[in-house]
Amino acid sequence: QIVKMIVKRGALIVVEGVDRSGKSTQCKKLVETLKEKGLNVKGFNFPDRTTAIGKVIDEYLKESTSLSDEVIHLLFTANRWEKMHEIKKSLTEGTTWIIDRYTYSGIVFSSIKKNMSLEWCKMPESGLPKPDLTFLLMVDDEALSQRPGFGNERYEKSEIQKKVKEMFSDMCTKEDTWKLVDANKPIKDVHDSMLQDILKVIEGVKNRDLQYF
Ligand code: T5A
Ligand code: NA
Repeated sequence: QIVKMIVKRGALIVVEGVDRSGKSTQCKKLVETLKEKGLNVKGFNFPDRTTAIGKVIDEYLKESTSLSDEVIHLLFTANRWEKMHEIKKSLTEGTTWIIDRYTYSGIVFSSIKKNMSLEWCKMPESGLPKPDLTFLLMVDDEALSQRPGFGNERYEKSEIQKKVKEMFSDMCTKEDTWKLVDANKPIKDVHDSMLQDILKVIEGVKNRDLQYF
């Protein structure tokens, strides 16, 4: 008789923050370091602009297409759902995922718009796996203005970024699986502190079931 081996699941780690707070930089480094340590890990970034839905999102962000607030919200969510079966399977098989933006970006960027309620924005996210740990990368406005890469995509405007920052901060104080990160520090210092937290979480969730929104 074949005895099914009990595979310990991987952790779902999410990195959120305002534009240019260093999310992609940190995600990339974290995946590299965890791989060097011999752990099973994958990195991913939402929105995934490579899919059919992602291409529409890309056009919307570049302002070459306009869509209603409801429609773009549902497309961002659909862009997560189209990847979700793969991520869920892989997590249960023991791979840790480090994800650059997730549901929270979806909810925040949509619900700060006029006539878009928080409740409505949360609805289509229901059923997606809940992160075991969400980092919020925070950078002072002064330091942020020194960083390159503030482009001309739809949401890269200071009044939008200000609202985003406030709402993320609020979420961070309310949720106990969130961790505030001082991302003003040098890249390596930020990396080291995030790494320690992730290693603890990977160990802690091994025998715990995945949770869902
Ligand atoms: N969106 C997204 C929604 O509306 N709904 C959704 O559901 C989702 C998922 C695109 C937009 O889509 C919106 C939110 C966004 O507006 P994106 O493609 O993830 O989302 O955004 P990007 O433009 O790719 O990423 P960001 O601009 O947010 O930048 P990052 O990833 O935070 O920053 P990063 O790592 O690229 O670094 C920026 C610069 O700072 C330097 C880096 O070298 C780089 O030059 N830097 C540092 N400098 C000094 N000290 C440090 N510690 C530094 N860390 C990085
Ligand atoms: Na990014």
